[in-house]
Amino acid sequence: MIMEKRIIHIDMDAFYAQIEQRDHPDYRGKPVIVGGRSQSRGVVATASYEARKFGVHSAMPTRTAYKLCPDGIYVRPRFDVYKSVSKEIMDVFLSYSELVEPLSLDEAYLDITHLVSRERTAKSVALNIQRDIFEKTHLTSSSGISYNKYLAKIASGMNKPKGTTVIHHGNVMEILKAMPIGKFPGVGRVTEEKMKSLKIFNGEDLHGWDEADLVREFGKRGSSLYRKARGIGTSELNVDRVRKSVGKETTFDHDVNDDEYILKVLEELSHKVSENLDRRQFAGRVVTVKLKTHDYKTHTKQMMTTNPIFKGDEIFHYAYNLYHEVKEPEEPIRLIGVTVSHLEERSYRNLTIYDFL
Ligand code: TTP
Ligand code: MG
Repeated sequence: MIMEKRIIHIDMDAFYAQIEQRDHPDYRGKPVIVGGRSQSRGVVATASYEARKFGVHSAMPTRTAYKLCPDGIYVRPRFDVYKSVSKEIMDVFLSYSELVEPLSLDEAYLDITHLVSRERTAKSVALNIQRDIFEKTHLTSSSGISYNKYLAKIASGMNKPKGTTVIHHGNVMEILKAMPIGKFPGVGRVTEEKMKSLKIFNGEDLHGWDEADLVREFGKRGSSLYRKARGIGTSELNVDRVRKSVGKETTFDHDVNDDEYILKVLEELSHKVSENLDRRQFAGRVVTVKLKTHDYKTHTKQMMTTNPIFKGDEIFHYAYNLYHEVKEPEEPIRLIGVTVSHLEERSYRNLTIYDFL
């Protein structure tokens, strides 16, 4: 049986504007517009939710925004700050899943299929991720959870800000049918106009069309739209940053040659690696011990385990033996590390619609 995936789409709320409000307490609760300040040429990058009430939105000429919201706080973007916040968010994502596909500075898809079980719903994982982001950055986000990417993205936009929304087999058609056609992913302004001229105003209208007719009108995209009207889409992430191993190492303040002490450190490191694996429900088949001698030479030794392992004591068991193989008795070392690689998901379970609820 092919198991259905669980995809989360996370998107920060009013990203640039929220960061400005975080860093300038006097901006909080007020309309903040981030963008080019030039009255003649600038455009709005984003606006706080307070400013959106005035009709201000991304990509609007700043001059129009001034007319709609003359008392707003207009600020220039600070891209370096936004980038560093983005990195913090990505670190949170990677602490949950190897499978992360960033879409822009403030949003990403995560495949969290492996984390979900009867006791742990995808929604609870999403809430934990949002909580971790808030603890780390003091910023709020919204999440969407579903069984493919485009539905997860639609879901994250449904209850912004601070939303957590699930699209499952039981509510998908109702949501899609009610959706204005311009909100469908992949429908830009031009397509939207053409749709309207064909009397396709929402998902329900789109659903009424044959695939062949959509292809005739919209070319290859017609097939994709046909599927999107039915909740069908890809759940494969384009992962450009797959972390294939988990390792921890320690550099000593001075060269050390005390086996008992080094092994104590190695044991601690093994448990830290285990915590990391446990958090993401991974297990690995290869343990590697690395050490650097006082003359900066690196030595490694690795071993295949009989079964995939993840427990601290098991990792240390292998690390202990590897250490004795690689360590020269007379050679002090300055660094010790342990890595578990050849990772795999710990267990699959068959999921049902109830895992979403
Ligand atoms: P979005 O996620 O589209 O918007 P947002 O985070 O500001 O608001 P929300 O998600 O709550 O609706 O974009 C993320 C950031 O990218 C946004 O804060 C600023 C920047 N951006 C632009 O610079 N120009 C644009 O046209 C858009 C859409 C975004
Ligand atoms: Mg956003």
